Amino acid sequence: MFDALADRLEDAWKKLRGQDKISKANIQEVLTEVRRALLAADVNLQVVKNFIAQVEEKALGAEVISGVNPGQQFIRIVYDELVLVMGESNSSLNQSDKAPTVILMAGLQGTGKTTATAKLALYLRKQQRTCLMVATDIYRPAAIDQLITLGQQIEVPVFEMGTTANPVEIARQGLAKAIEMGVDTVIVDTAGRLQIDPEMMAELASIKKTIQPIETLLVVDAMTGQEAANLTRTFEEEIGITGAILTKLDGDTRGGAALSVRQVSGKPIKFVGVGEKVEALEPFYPDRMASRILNMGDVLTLVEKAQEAIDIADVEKIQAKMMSAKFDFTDFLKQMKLLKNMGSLGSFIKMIPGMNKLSNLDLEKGEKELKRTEAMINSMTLQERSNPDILAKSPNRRRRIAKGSGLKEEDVTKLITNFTRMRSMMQQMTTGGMPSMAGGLGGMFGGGEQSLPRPGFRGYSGGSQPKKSKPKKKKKGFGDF
Ligand SMILES: Nc1nc2c(ncn2[C@@H]2O[C@H](COP(=O)(O)OP(=O)(O)O)[C@@H](O)[C@H]2O)c(=O)[nH]1
Ligand SMILES: [Mg+2]
Repeated sequence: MFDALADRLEDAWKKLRGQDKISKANIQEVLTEVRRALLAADVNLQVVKNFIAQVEEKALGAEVISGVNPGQQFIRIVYDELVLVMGESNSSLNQSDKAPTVILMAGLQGTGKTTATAKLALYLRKQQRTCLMVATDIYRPAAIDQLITLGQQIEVPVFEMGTTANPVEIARQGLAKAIEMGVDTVIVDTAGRLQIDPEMMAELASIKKTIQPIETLLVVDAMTGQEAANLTRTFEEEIGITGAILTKLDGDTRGGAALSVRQVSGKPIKFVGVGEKVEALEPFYPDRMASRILNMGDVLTLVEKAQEAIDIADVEKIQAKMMSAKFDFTDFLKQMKLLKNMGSLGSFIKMIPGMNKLSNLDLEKGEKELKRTEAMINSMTLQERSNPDILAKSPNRRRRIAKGSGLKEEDVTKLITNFTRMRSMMQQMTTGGMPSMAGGLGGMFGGGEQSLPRPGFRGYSGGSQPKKSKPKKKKKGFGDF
């Protein structure tokens, strides 16, 4: 997914590389490329226009950071804007104070409403929530059976009244049933048409009015492309939606819809469908989507992004120190801060080829670990920071630090053990280039043998461009990045 868009954007900013200033003149060509890339990816024209205008404004207003070339800065600006357009952060499902939480599914026929209804029910069930699914699609007899079958598969009850009842009535009674059963969530699946038609909209509006959902989720097929914008606008204006589910992102789809939905409706994409199976539902994360769009699983980009955020002098000093026996906790803290400047640990690690398979849970653990480590180092005295050995020798000091950081003594002991091991490992690496930030931290948290690959920070002082290596793995599925 998004491969074409990513490639075109990459071509676009290559043109900026090597120029020493972002100016109105030299940015036009690259903006045209970005515009072309987005249009080719089926992003709605108006959405593209707004996007380009924002990027241009930000690019021209950007201060040129010394040591960072305009191309790199431009990437950052495009990335930030993509994240912004797609909603910045993950938006979770609304939940009513008083059960049941009512969720209404809306969308055209074949977009994946019924499938998404079951996916969502399963997703909630896994969070120990109880659901009832309501089948109101009386127009396609198979639609009710489809939901019943899915319900059996995921062990979630389905409320239906056959194909002769009125959909609004089914919804009303379905909600009553949910209250009677005491489930905490009721998800109402509805009928769609091939195209927006007034009758369908009226029925949907009437169901909505009857059941007063806290969530009205528009199910959008990611392959809809350009049309996604109009579709979203119509549903937003006529029904009023609270969010969207973007389905079929596992297919060979373009990225357009993801960008369009939020911009047009102002409502977030909450989930993505990544397959036909009931498990194939994932929360939507704009930053991950943006990284994926920009094809950041690329060594070169990794190096560039690192360069962009790091004060070169700092890096050289720390790296020199890492090679000596003097690397201490003060340096380590600094190293962590530099890493933080580069964005979240998650997005950083995922840029390393082969590392994009790490689960979000792994990454969250890593980030949490970093925070704990920082807390412990902050509780050390300057003397202790510069001389970790005295900590190794004194249980009293370790206890004090544990107390100060709100952690256990064994956590402190582990930190010191790992740190000492990492330091000695670094000293052994006297050949083969500098250990990288990631390598250092990998050694720190991974216990050595699982340490992260070291891309190496070439080209900082010599000005030689790192050789471009482009692992063109075909990455399928939203879950892969
Ligand atoms: N590959 C893929 N297929 C999906 C996804 N969601 C739904 N489908 C398929 O799309 C078709 C239509 O889905 P359905 O839920 O019946 O759509 P509805 O008419 O909106 O209720 C079915 O064949 C589903 O298996 C998805 O995320 N990925
Ligand atoms: Mg259906």
